[in-house]
Amino acid sequence: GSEIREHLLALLIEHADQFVSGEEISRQLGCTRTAIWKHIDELRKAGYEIEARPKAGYCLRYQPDRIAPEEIKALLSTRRFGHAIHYVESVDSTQWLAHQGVRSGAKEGALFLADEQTQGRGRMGRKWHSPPRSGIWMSLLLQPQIPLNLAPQLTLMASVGVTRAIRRETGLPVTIKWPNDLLIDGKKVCGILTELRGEQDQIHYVVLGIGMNVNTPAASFPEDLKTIATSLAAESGRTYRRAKLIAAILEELEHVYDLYLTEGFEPIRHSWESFACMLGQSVTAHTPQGPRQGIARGLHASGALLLETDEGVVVPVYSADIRQ
Ligand code: BT5
Repeated sequence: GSEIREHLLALLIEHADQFVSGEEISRQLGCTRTAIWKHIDELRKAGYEIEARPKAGYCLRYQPDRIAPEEIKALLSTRRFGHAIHYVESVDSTQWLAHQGVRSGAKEGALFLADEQTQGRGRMGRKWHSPPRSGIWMSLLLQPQIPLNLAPQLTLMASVGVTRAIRRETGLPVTIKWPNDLLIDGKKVCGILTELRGEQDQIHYVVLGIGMNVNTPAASFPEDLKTIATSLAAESGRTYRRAKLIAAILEELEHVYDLYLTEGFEPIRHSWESFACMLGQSVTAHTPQGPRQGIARGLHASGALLLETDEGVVVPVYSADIRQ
């Protein structure tokens, strides 16, 4: 039943704002007019507005902002990213879903996403605020054939892909703060978390976690995030379809990932630097070994941040929180 409903929805989405005749639908879906009526009824209960006219057929007038697989697939033009989509309404963390997925045979490009995370996580045990339906909380499975020590480049690659997608879909001036924050006007709109499993020098797989505040009203952020976080809607005064954004993110990610696999990190490094927000400025890198002051100069070929110290020496920083 649900497969037919997905197929029906895909058909209506494909012809949004046009009428599709009952005859055409029953031919494509291989079911009776009565069965179609039943599925239309269920879609309406799920929040879709579907106009029905005798003779003309059915026409999709309004889609709720859903991120179910059929919503995303109808918009997707990738070759492999997002071809398998595992969606749940609520989960502790989509990272966990992805790790589970690998155990049941998921392949590169598989996407795991949820409308809500109850234990969304950031780096180093930090929390990621992931309220229902207002953002994108998703994890993408990658299996790059690269040595383990190059893994940090993947986060930077992802930042470039996601930045391009947001700019393309919204026109908002998103910038990248090393290593994994996407900012608008100095406030965090998106965070990226790369988790990998490997042994010796081999990467077994990587789970690329992306958290993005999309339609979150500024006033609804918890107190501790109000001054440091923002959403696409808060910055632009309009709302966005998450499925559309997700499709754009997958497209840009696939593109930048393929570029990375064929041409290496150099082209990614250039794009990253063109989107970076602190280059040439004085920053403090809070490293595990303590704070380090200097001017952010760019990216090292390894993905490390290059910091020029007061003594004029340029040193790579591999792990740190950067503050201005
Ligand atoms: C990150 O960590 O920025 C990575 C966030 C990755 C989240 C995605 S959602 C899908 C997948 N499933 C998961 O469970 N996680 C991934 P980090 O750089 O450590 O930043 C965390 C810090 O950002 C927190 O300590 C807060 O200060 C702030 N923060 C928390 N929630 C936020 C939000 N929704 N928007 C902006 N900032 C937030």
